[in-house]
Amino acid sequence: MNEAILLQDIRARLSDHRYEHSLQVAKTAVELADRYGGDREQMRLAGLMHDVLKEQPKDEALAFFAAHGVTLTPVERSAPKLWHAMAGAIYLKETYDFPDGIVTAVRYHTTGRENMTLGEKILFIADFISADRDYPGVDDMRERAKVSLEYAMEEGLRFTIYELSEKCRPIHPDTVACYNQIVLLRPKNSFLAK
Ligand code: DGI
Ligand code: FE
Ligand code: FE
Repeated sequence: MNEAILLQDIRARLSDHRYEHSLQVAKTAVELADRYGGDREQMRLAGLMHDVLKEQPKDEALAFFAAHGVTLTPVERSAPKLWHAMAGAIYLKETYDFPDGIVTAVRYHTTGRENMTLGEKILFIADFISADRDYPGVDDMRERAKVSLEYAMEEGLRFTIYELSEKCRPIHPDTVACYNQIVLLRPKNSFLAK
């Protein structure tokens, strides 16, 4: 994979701050891959490209879905912030023929889902704790990510569900399924044992 072409692609599509965010997520995703035994090359590319369509205009995104036979659920239609993950995954497969390990990590980086792969979890958390993030609680998230990916995901999902419900926004079923699974497995995950 010619990285110069990938960098050119996100540079042309993204604002300065989101381009920088993408570089930082790539860096953090590699660190997490090293810590947890993930594929560092795949995680670097997933981090670099995960938000490639984040700034795509809404009408273009809807046309893209129509052209690719994607039917949005009512929740998805009501939440344009979810679209870049769905469209981005299709775009990366189609344009660069990325392997599934990258494509599904991008696909589920915003909502999570049940039965996430290691790579999906790594990108999900890298997006929360990259060096450019500075929301209240980010330091706690970084500490949790050193304990286990699930321990950090539990907090990230709680934060997302709380914020969305406060604003009366719908919660995507994949987000709920991801949260429920992590909470149900909690005793077995032994978050604090590492
Ligand atoms: O693209 P980023 O800003 O780096 O981060 P992201 O892809 O995780 O997007 C975060 C946004 O997505 C945030 O505004 C909340 C929204 N979001 C995440 N999960 C859900 C959601 N929105 C809805 N409606 N439902 C969800 O389950
Ligand atoms: Fe995103
Ligand atoms: Fe992101």
